[in-house]
Amino acid sequence: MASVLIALGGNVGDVRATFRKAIANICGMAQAALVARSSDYITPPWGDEQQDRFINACIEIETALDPHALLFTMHKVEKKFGRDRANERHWGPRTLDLDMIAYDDVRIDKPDLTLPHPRLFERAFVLVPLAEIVPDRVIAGQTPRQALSRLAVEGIERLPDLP
Ligand code: PH2
Ligand code: MG
Ligand code: MG
Repeated sequence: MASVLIALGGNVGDVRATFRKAIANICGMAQAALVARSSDYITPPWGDEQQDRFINACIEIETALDPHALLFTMHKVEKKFGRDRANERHWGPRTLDLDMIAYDDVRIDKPDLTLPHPRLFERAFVLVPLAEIVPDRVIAGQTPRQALSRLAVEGIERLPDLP
């Protein structure tokens, strides 16, 4: 079994409800166990500021799927929850974005999948939830806690757990 970190994001629709259903779908379709789930966070839009704030979270799962099979499953789940890759703006609004952050210590550099995620350490909206669940996991030579200490976290707010 591989330990995989996945970042979730979205800013269209009832994102927290989407996350809850998407996590159940990923685990069902990838025959994965949910090892950890961060809180949900409200985060300022990054890359393109002319849009609503995002909600972000991270999960750790254990799965026997290989990285590309898992990526395929993640794309199916994005589509099921209204993601329309063909008609969206780069860094623009979306119902659900699922990004594979790390898959064990595997390194992959392919057009469709780079592991660990190449922009992980620039993005507080990924590192804040990630540091909640795996603060000391070494990813590409650094830990979420160390990486986060170098980034600004203004505007990121933890949301209370849903009932
Ligand atoms: N995702 C984007 C673009 N900008 N900003 C935040 N705060 N969170 C995201 O998940 C995000 C973003 C495109 O995937
Ligand atoms: Mg993505
Ligand atoms: Mg993304």
